[in-house]
Amino acid sequence: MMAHSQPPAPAALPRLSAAYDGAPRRGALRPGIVHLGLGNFHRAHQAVYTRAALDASGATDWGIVGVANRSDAVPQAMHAQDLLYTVVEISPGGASFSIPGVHTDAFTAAGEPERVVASIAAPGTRIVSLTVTENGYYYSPRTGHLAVDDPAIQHDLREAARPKTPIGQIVRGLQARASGHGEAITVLSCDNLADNGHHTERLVKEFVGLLPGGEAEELLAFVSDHVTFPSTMVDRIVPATTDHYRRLVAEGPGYRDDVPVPAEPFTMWVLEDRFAGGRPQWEAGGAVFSDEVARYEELKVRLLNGTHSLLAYLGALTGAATIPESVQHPEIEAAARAVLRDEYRPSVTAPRGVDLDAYEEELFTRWRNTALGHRTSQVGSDGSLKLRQRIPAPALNLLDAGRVPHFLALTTAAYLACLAPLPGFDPGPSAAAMVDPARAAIARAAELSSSSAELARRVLAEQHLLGEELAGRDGFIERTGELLDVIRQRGALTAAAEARSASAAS
Ligand code: CS2
Repeated sequence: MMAHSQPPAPAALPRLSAAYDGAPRRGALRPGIVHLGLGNFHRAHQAVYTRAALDASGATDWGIVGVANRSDAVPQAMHAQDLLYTVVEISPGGASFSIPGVHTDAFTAAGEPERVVASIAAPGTRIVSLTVTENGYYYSPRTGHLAVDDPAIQHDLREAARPKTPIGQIVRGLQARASGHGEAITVLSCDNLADNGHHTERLVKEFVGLLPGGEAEELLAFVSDHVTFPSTMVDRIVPATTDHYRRLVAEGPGYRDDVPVPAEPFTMWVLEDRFAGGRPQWEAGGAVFSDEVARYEELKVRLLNGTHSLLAYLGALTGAATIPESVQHPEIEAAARAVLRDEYRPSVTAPRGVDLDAYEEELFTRWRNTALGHRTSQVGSDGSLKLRQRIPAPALNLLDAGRVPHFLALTTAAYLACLAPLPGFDPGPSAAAMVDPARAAIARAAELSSSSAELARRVLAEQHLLGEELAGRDGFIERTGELLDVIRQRGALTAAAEARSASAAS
């Protein structure tokens, strides 16, 4: 038998902080950015662009204070390694490792709410950026307005010093700036939301408008004169951290990193160049400043994220734990190509210089990155919030042109099959692992429904899962019910094949 040498156990190795001798380090940087949402995405995206900007410009005043929302795990782990962590870039050919090293502090908002306000108010802070997911904006998906009745928003309206929600934190931070030094600042949403800058601006202003009379007026004037909200399109596939990636770091550069971030090689960032308090030279990392951000955002949220959802739900239902496993199935790939090309694409306008055929091919190459192992349960989570950004506009576009969007209905049906406890139907472990705030409401609808058609009607027409306009489109709701029935009776692949023949015949 051949002897295999054991890879080193991460815990036995020196920590990253002891092994690292690069620059810049936290001591050499001053904070200029407060980032809300210290998740993997921010750490493999904005942080990497910021490192490139610092390297290129020699600036030292754009360090990032990372604020996690509830869990202490990442801030604690980062502190234990001098605020450093590794980005593990995974391509089919192997892994490569880099250390952004741009964070000057990290803490948890839930534990230190006053500190969030103080950090946003600090004169050195000139950007407050956010990756808080669709869920973090506390707005009503039905109306697009701030969820004023939500207990967390109510709390933040009452308790100026200890806000819980990102919008509350931003407003309280701006309020402290306005009544203090009054320096300008940019609020930068980096979430997958259409028109994320205007969306954030609207919610901030709605919150301010609910403050007592004089307070509201003064602050609104400050926001209008001293705060900008550029829109952005962000793109990089970033899975969750697992021991697999910790081991890759132990075997590669050979140190212990408890919180490495895996990421695909592809990365893209398009921003409006409206920064009230200046900005890092992010173009050094490849960021694009453009007046076409809305087009880029629509393109990305529909072609990438929309098709991604289909891959996640159909994949989970056929036993695929990862997106690459899902897309390698010919019937699922055909469905993904059809939804992308025939149903999402007609609703977008390509930004100048973007070739949509090449964009599509690149997406399939990215999704096939087996080494990355992006999980269907991760992409399928929070579908009730994500699908609303992805499906309604393109579906209404086709319905208005007299066409049935079979694959958008299939995406919705596959989502319901994953989430609803349907009698005699087991959607499998990846579907069971999907986290979704609408799970309980969908389960109630399923309990009350005696058929797939009824369930589709309850969820879409009554609960408005995909917004008010689609709630009134019977053709879409019926098609979703029919395809859900096929999934239940004959499986997801048969449903995909059926959507394909119906689409070809129409
Ligand atoms: C995915 C995105 O989880 C999801 O919904 O579609 O996180 C996707 O991986 C990123 O937006 C890629 O930029």
